[in-house]
Amino acid sequence: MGRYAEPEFAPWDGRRVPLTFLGGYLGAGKTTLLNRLLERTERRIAVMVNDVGEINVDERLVRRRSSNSVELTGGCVCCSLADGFGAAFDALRARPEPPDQVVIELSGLAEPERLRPWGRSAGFRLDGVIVLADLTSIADQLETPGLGAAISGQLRSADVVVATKADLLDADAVAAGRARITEELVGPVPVLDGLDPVAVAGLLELGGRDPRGETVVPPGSLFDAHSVTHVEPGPLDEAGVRALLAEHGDRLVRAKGIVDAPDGGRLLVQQVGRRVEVEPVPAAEWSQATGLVLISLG
Ligand SMILES: Nc1nc2c(ncn2[C@@H]2O[C@H](COP(=O)(O)OP(=O)(O)O)[C@@H](O)[C@H]2O)c(=O)[nH]1
Ligand SMILES: [Mg+2]
Ligand SMILES: [Zn+2]
Repeated sequence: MGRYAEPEFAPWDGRRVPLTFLGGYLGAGKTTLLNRLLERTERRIAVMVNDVGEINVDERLVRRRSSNSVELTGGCVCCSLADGFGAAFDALRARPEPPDQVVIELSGLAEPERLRPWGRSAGFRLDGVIVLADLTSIADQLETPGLGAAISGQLRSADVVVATKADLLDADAVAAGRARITEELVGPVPVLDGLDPVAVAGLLELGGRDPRGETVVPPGSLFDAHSVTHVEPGPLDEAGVRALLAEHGDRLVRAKGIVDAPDGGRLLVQQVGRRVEVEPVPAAEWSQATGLVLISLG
């Protein structure tokens, strides 16, 4: 927590603003869920988005839905960017009017348990730690050496787990993925279906359930197990994007960004594990390519 750990003092404008952490490994679906939450609420939500790459693609994807977003870029808020996180809290508190709620999308490498103490910082109360798990890959991730223990730690830090991408699997595979998640959890933590609008609608009002009491801040490891690079290729079509990603081999676990297309358009690139999505986006909305953030294991 460094020098931003602070004792409680007067609540912000007479209230304590609920704080929600959205965690889960790279590509689990955090930004997608966040956008869905923002679409469905009338509340004034301040959003912080932490991206370990030096460009913050997610913050831009979120900014389209919320005028109230702060980007935290180039590190992970639970370790390498802890000071920047403290400064972002200070900036929020300096606003004349508090938002109704603050939602923070953590980097995929953050270990939410390390961030729980922020829920007790001045002016806030922890509403909940939501951790997403990608049903298509959680079982493999939990088996991956150097990764499994940290992914398990992310799941165990959850007040609520949201299982994502059930639409890509048949019913048996969904059940198997959910069983694998439950096996990892300690105690009766709900596992919600990310595609169920009713379940998702309740996620911003968990009500500060924190059954564990005192937080033990565990040592970090997930951030150090990954390397992050940023490439700015020239114009590429979809095949070119796929070839570039393939060159980086099996250790590439996540890639995202906007590249120029040869026809003057822009392409949004999303890779999670072996799944690659390349989709044209309006050049008017994305006036400049961002290049690609590439995150590799090891
Ligand atoms: N089919 C499917 N794709 C999803 C779902 N949730 C997220 N994705 C896709 O997974 C990729 C990563 O999602 P994103 O929200 O950026 O994950 P983050 O890295 O955790 O923020 C994107 O291409 C999303 O469109 C889902 O429920 N179903
Ligand atoms: Mg994201
Ligand atoms: Zn971290």
